[in-house]
Amino acid sequence: MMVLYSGTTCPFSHRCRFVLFEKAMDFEIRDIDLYNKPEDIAVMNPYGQVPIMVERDLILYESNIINEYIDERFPHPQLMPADPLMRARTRLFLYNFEKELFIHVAALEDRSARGDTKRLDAARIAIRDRLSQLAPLMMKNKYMLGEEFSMLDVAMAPLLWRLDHYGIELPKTAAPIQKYGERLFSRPAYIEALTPSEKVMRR
Ligand SMILES: N[C@@H](CCC(=O)N[C@@H](CS)C(=O)NCC(=O)O)C(=O)O
Repeated sequence: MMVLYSGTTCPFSHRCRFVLFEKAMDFEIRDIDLYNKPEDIAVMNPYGQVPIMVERDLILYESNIINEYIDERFPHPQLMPADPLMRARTRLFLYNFEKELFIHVAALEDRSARGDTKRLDAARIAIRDRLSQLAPLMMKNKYMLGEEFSMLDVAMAPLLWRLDHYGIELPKTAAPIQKYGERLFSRPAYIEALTPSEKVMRR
């Protein structure tokens, strides 16, 4: 059976939990206390981070890599586009999001940066601006790729859920992003994947 080592407030673990619940499959989620990490986390992931997925002798880390594996192993519903060209474009988008957006999410989650107001505020502003730039796209699209829910939406949902929690306020012009978020949050798998600590992040 697939086991996911997951942080109860970690947005990257949240992505993997979301995908697990989208698929009809057996899995186990093990909550990891990041303030008191078990030693085997560093053995399984040299970067000492969650999420980590273990299935028999396969150990994976990095949320997007884990999610692509789950998607290929349990293809229904398929979250990466079937067409190779769209698949490649989706991977490129995921990469760009990591470089331009989630690098700042990682800064907000970095416990060693707590108290570094300058760095945290810079991260908040970068996230606000990058998300605002996506607003025109979401004015015409139901999901990131158009009509179909995909891995890009999975990657984005945990961040949109945490905006209040992170102290990020989007401008009024970014209303299509908020609406898009509500669309994602209403998915049954999304609701099932939330931990008790995540449920209280948003009113
Ligand atoms: N790029 C990684 C980021 C994972 C990450 O940043 N995880 C954080 C928690 S949200 C972590 O495990 N930090 C280790 C620690 O706090 O000791 C991914 O997508 O999986």
